[in-house]
Amino acid sequence: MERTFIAIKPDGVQRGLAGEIIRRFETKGFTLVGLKFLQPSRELAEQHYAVHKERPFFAGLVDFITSGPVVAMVWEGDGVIASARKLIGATNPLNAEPGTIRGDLGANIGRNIIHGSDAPETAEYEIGLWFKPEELVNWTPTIMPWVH
Ligand code: 3AN
Repeated sequence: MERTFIAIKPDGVQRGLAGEIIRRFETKGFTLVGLKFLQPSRELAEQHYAVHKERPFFAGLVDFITSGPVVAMVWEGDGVIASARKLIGATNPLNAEPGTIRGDLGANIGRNIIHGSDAPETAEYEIGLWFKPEELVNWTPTIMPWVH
């Protein structure tokens, strides 16, 4: 079963959107297997965004993600990595389709509310970065036969 890393960024938390965002993943039929609330350290943020190290917006990105608490999550389900990206919508909320999280709730690329892993390799890297193995819960909701 596939797993992906999802983080509600400081803007999403400050705006009180955490419940709405979690609801969208739950009602889609994905399973929450990891959840924590933390203000990321600079070191964690730099490791998380390591692929963007050379980009001009890197320092601002690290400043922003460390500026307040974040809801870090691991969601599980068939095809969850690509599907979560669809639920999230385009990187720039101004281009994101209505119906997506960024399309419905965001208005600025530097304040795009949520992060989701973009591929199996990044999902594995990010889950390992934010969670210890024992912090992830292996379980199957009893409603699963009604979802799949
Ligand atoms: P996504 O979050 O959709 O995977 P990435 O991985 O291309 O997008 O970019 C990582 C993060 O960097 C984005 N979530 C966004 O916050 C920020 N970002 C990307 N492009 C820009 C940009 N041109 N200006 C400011 N921030 C950016």
